[in-house]
Amino acid sequence: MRLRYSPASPFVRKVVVAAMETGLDGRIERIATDPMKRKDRDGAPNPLGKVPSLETDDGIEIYDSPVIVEYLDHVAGGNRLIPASGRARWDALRRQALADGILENTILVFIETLRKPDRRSENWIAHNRRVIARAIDALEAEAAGLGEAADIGHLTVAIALDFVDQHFPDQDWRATHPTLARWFDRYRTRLSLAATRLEPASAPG
Ligand SMILES: N[C@@H](CCC(=O)N[C@@H](CS)C(=O)NCC(=O)O)C(=O)O
Repeated sequence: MRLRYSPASPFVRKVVVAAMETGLDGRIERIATDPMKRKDRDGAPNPLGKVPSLETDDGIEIYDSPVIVEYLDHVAGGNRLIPASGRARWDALRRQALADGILENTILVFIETLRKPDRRSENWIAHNRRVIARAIDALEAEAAGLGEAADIGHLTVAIALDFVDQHFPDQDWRATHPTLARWFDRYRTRLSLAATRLEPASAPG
């Protein structure tokens, strides 16, 4: 398998973490890709030009990250990252979606802050930061039910909280979300997460 890879992308990180958790990481070749550079976007197998994108051993191109995660889960025999059925399945997929939303809104804020101050929309930044804050509130409300499972919900939530810490060091969410903070500070020591910390980026690629 071949993964279009950027060390600054939290969505790529999710795929690498998923590969490590399923023991598939060693079967995945990484193709360094900067999705913000035209030379890497032009002719990219994902017409959207985004990373991650995974080419399977059968030559099928798969994107985006939730679809790649589903593929890896399938290759690993199923029921590893995505519980096969019941409440656990829907919680894992919903939490992945919620955490992906935190990532997407964080990237929107980051891109906006790259603009010159006179071209920047403070309203847009505030809107996206409110979305992120609501998502973190929702996670605090269910944090007592988070455990040690290595499903895609737990893993993506940890990746999203790391990304918030990286991009908003001023946002002291731990003070107001103590149950989530306790869970996160324990869970983020998992090997797959500790081994994949993101490199700071000038752009979120
Ligand atoms: N929904 C996508 C999001 C992927 C994404 O936004 N990737 C960013 C890097 S973090 C990217 O390639 N950005 C380039 C672009 O948006 O043109 C996924 O889950 O894979």
